Amino acid sequence: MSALTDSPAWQALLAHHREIEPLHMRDLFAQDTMRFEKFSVRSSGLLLDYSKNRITEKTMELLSTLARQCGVIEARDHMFAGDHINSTEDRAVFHVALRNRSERPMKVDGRDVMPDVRAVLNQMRRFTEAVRRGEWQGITGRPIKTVVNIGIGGSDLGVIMALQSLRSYQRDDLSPRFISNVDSSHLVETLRNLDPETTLFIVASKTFTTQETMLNATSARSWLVKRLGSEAVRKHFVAVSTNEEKVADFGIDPDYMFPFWDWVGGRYSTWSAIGLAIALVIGMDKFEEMLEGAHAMDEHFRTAPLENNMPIIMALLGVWYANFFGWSTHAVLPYDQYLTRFPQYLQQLDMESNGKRVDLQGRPVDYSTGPILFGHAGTNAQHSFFQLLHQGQQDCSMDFIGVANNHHPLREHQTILLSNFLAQTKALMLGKTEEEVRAELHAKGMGEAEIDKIAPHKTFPGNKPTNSIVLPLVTPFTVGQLLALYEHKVFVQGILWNINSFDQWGVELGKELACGIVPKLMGDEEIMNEDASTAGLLRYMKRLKKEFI
Ligand code: G6Q
Repeated sequence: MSALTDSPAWQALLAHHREIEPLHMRDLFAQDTMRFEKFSVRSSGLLLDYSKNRITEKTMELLSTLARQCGVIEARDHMFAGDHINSTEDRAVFHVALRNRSERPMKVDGRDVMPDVRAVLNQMRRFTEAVRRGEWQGITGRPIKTVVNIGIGGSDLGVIMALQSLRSYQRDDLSPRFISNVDSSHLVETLRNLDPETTLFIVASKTFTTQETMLNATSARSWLVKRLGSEAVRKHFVAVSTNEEKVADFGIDPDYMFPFWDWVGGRYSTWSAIGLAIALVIGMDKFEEMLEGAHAMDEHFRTAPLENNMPIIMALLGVWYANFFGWSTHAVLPYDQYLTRFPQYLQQLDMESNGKRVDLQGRPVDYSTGPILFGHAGTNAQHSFFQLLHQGQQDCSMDFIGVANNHHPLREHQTILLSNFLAQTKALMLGKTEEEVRAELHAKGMGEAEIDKIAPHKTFPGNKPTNSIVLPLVTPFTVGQLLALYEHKVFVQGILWNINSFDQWGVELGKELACGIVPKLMGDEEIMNEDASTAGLLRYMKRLKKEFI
């Protein structure tokens, strides 16, 4: 047994789970009309209603005790103090400094990083304003109309998600495109019909060594040079990186390198200059509003008492289902088309951060860590996988994200969208008993034999827990709040599980092996020193490739 599973707080929760397991939320709501008031919390216009969970007040007390026992508050303070909490890489985890909108200094290794942060924000402002005003021009003197972000993972997912979410803030004459996959189709299809004279490439890479990004950047540069000559590179390529030397080697003017720092983790870097494409497309003011939103959530996380702290509550509920109910999946379901990419973004944030198997001391853990996360926008998702959520045999915890207002004045659409949002969480909680189904069918005049046949299929168990997160409107501010909420939730879960949420060694092995396979794919030598499956696949692919060519 690990120290965690053996601990008093964990053991108390195990015993409490046996009391809660048989209870139905239907009855909990019938017994207590104040559940919404008791189990909801607000922060700067954002609401979390967690009353539709399989919890009582005692559950929340016991979960809070677990949080205290695991040192969540101390760990949070260490993060905000710039301590090297990423222990395997010996780094601070300080993305909160990127969106610190207060006058408070933020120190790493005794040095205030805020002057550097502000200097880069100013550099971003000068550049984005020049591009947006048409003062920064391509080599032939035409203004920029398309921004192509070349990056992958943390240098792509947050930017694409934010720009998709904030599409209504985009001007018609300046639009983003993205190249991430090393598959040439991604590059070719993205560049199709693009006018090189009005295209600006951002090579976004913290290390500037990532295989996919460097190959894509090199191919994009060839595409440009072929059309406009090598002189064009300095007017059509800028970089975001921590690696000045490599940026210069690539041929990008160091004045147009936007720096950030090793204390910004890849998947936490959207707030840094990695967000340059966001600032270009929606404007620096809007980008800064996004930082404001994240800062508001940081302040909530930093100062709200544990029992009213949104990210802590969400983290604890996740642990409740993952470790005590034994559920391995978590769904995130935004009811807003602009947030369609949000679940995909969260997959990296959550699964790369908390998909870990050893604790901070390197010992294998004897409990589940990060869940498998999936999701899609409602109402579309209702017509695909919701069947399983309502009547399947697998349970999962769920976050529904509802947005009260829409940017477009088609009121009927918004009413129907919101009614579906509300109806789904209600249906998941209440379910429908066989008696109710039978009564309904009787009232419709159906015969007994037919009712016997159909009633089990129309019965819903209910008791499926959901969080409802409600925002007033999808704006830069609320998007910033929402992202920061999930970042902190993931952080708290990492503390509870005693794992390092800030490394990602799990992605290394495949990368290493791929390097060794390249020569085998390219050469004509007999395949040696491979397992039978890999060797068989290699031979088969090489044969197909030859036939193809
Ligand atoms: C995120 C990871 C990873 C990283 C990409 C791109 O936390 O570190 O997704 O962002 O591998 O790395 P570069 O920005 O260095 O190209």
